[in-house]
Amino acid sequence: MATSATVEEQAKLVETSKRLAAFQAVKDYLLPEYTRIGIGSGSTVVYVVEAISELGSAVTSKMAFYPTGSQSEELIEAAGLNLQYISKLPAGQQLDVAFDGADEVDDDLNLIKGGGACLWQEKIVAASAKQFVCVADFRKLSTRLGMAWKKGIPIEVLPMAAPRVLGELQRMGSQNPRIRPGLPGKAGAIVTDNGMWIIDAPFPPLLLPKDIEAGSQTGNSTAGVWTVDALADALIKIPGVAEIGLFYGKNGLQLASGAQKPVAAYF
Ligand code: ABF
Repeated sequence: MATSATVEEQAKLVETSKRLAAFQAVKDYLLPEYTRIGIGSGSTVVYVVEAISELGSAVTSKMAFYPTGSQSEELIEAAGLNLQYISKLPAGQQLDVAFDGADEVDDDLNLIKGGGACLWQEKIVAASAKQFVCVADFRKLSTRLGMAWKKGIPIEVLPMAAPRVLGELQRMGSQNPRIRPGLPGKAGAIVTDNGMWIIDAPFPPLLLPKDIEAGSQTGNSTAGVWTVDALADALIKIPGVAEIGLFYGKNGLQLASGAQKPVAAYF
């Protein structure tokens, strides 16, 4: 009984942390003059939408909300907010801000995302925003990616390329990369909103520039020890890889369209 009370207490703490982070993020980063807002996926973002709804229709009716997949689309609609699609955003225009969760956040605010299998659209929405706000509870904070999120880096792949991509990942030092199975009750691989599969590829904790500067690590590929940037660059080049769940600050997101490193992570 004591154990189950502890589990319940922990769950409550996590929910409180998510909610506080979400309300703080909306208070700090959703300015009333904003008109285009990205809404990510996952359970923390539910609280973001709750916080936005509490601003009232006098504020929110002037705003359009852009989802990162079917879950956030339903969330926006259920809250009675104005749903729009990133595919209709005119070329050269940007969202004012995008809010999204994460699976893990390192010292430099690099992220692992994609535990919910929405990473491709999440990256497009993040890259379309002037400001990207990561909203995360205390469990997500980690000094190096891979230390807390042990399931591996989510990689969205074309199904026919999956076996070859698995082989490449092994060659790069991933320990037991695997195709993510379908949700409970569904046979086969999980299928994303884009008709792709997800491979989860565990690597040893990913190094940061300060580790290399300290001289003790090389960030080379042969030992399977990589820096965030080097691994991200190598993964995205594998034929058949559509997108990767590493959201890695300036280098990564700037490539898309001037979007930025996450400006805030709350714990
Ligand atoms: C999305 O939802 C994903 O990128 C990440 O995998 C997940 C986080 O979910 P939660 O907020 O439920 O922990 O943000």
